[in-house]
Amino acid sequence: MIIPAFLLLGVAQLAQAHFGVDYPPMRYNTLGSSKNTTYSQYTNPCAGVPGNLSTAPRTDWPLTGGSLQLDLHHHWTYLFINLGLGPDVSNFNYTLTAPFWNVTGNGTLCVPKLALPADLPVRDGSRGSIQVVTVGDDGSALYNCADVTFRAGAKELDAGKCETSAGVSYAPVVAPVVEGPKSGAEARGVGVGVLAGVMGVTVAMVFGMGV
Ligand SMILES: *[C@@H]1O[C@H](CO)[C@@H](O)[C@H](O)[C@H]1NC(C)=O
Ligand SMILES: *[C@@H]1O[C@H](CO)[C@@H](O)[C@H](O)[C@H]1NC(C)=O
Ligand SMILES: *[C@@H]1O[C@H](CO)[C@@H](O)[C@H](O)[C@H]1NC(C)=O
Ligand SMILES: *[C@@H]1O[C@H](CO)[C@@H](O)[C@H](O)[C@H]1NC(C)=O
Ligand SMILES: *[C@@H]1O[C@H](CO)[C@@H](O)[C@H](O)[C@H]1NC(C)=O
Ligand SMILES: [Cu+2]
Repeated sequence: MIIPAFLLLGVAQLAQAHFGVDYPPMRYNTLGSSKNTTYSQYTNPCAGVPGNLSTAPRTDWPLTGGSLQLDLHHHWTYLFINLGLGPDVSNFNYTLTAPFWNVTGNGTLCVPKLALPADLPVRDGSRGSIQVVTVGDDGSALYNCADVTFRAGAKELDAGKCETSAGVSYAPVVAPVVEGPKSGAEARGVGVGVLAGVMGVTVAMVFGMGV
């Protein structure tokens, strides 16, 4: 099979684009050009960056949820934000995006205050890590993590420091209403529908990135 050169070019650029977590600052700058090559955003759960990395920043974050700012490089992406509790977690078992989001537009996305689960067992001084996962048109996931300490006195970003680029927006991907015995088939049908949508944009994406 002959793969057209423009497709290879598109894939190479896709591999470089990736995303960054600007706030709270990510554990390691996996977007940087001189980055440690043992880290890859394709690696679950945190791009291969260990949770005990001594140089990792740890940001004070409000007990009721704080700001999150992302640097996105794709035309659109599905976005999952998860939280794990503890100083060095591998289990990110609290989701902050239920249902997950579809973010349209490249540039900066700033969420002023991410809501936390109501019964989250955190108090002043609790540590945790935020895992940000983007899933693109080709279905492959990219990961980054940012470490926080929950603080009673911590604040969200000032409005002037939490700005979303023009053309960037997000919408939760709404789950279907599931009724009685049809639920299994409907659930599968939706999965296929989302997948078809995902594959439908692949070509546009590749052409877009190749320009
Ligand atoms: C790259 O990361 C690995 C794993 O954390 C670490 O062992 C290694 O020392 C790092 N290399 C550099 C040059 O920082
Ligand atoms: C960091 O964690 C890894 C595995 O989780 C472990 O092998 C390593 O010894 C730890 N490093 C430090 C400095 O604690
Ligand atoms: C990102 O958006 C800008 C316009 O806001 C556009 O010029 C650029 O080509 C886009 N880049 C990608 C990778 O989509
Ligand atoms: C998440 O995982 C931690 C430790 O792995 C556990 O203590 C906690 O109960 C879990 N929470 C939920 C909601 O699953
Ligand atoms: C996500 O957004 C993109 C771009 O706006 C759109 O093409 C796609 O259909 C959306 N996916 C879903 C499941 O809504
Ligand atoms: Cu990329």
